[in-house]
Amino acid sequence: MIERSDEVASALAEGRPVVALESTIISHGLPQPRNLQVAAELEEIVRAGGAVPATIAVLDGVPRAGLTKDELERVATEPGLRKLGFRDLAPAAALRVSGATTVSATAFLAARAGIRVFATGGLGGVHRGWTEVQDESADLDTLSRTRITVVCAGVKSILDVPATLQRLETRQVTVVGYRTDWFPGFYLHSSGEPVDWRIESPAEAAALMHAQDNLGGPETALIIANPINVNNQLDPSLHDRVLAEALTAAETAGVTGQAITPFLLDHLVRATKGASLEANLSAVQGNVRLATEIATSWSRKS
Ligand code: PSU
Ligand code: MN
Repeated sequence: MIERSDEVASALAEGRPVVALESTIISHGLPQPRNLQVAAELEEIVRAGGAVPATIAVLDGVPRAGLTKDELERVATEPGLRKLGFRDLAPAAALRVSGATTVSATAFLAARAGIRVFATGGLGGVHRGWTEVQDESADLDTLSRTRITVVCAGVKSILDVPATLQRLETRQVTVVGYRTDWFPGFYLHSSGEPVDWRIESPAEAAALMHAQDNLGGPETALIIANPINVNNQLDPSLHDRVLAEALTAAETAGVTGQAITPFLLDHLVRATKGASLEANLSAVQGNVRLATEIATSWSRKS
């Protein structure tokens, strides 16, 4: 059901490291034309680290792990490309629709393709105002039922971070800080919320993954929370100010559902004159680098 590129299939067959990459961030999370350049750069970071990149997307109804240059270009530029969570995969397949995959769809497809490590920017989570609209990303549900390691810079700061961490606890998803005691704040080094566990190296991440498997419990994910470097973070006071503006703008415009995340991210890019974009990219690049190291460590141990 999932088409693996030849390169991805042979790397997996030979036990070489593979890193799954998400595509919604390319199609819906970053402005054109920078998005295509970034998609290629992220794959290049994986290759430079000695692993094989598997960008995941659905093209004409077919889920793919590992895209050609032309396929990557379609994801970055095709007008009206859909945003697909896990629940959208069956309709997309049946109706032969193309779409970029969110963390929930990417995690599911990567795990089914035999890929254990996945890099993204920030996870989806519980939105602010949950008591009124009950908007909680399907990312959390998928991660509670999928054995995959996700390297991220926390959850997007447009969300309710403490509520998201509570949900992850309830859903039994393990969260560890990478060289930090604080859950990262996506654009910011820290969200101000503590994490219970901290690891210091890719080898410790791989050991933790083995420990998860040895436990034989439910197939939950491992979230490696990897903060953006303090020097590259968005100015915290600018962040707080433009975020408040963006949330008000979304409310005024009546944006809801799947559209809200892209709306807020786009607003932040414009309101910070591109500074949030640079911080976003720096966070994603760091995550891809770390995911490559973890996949390498994992491939040696397993
Ligand atoms: N992080 C980003 N940009 C993004 C996303 C995350 O920096 O575009 C995407 C991811 O694909 C994530 C999705 O899975 O937003 C969550 O969307 P929703 O809240 O609709 O589930
Ligand atoms: Mn949602």
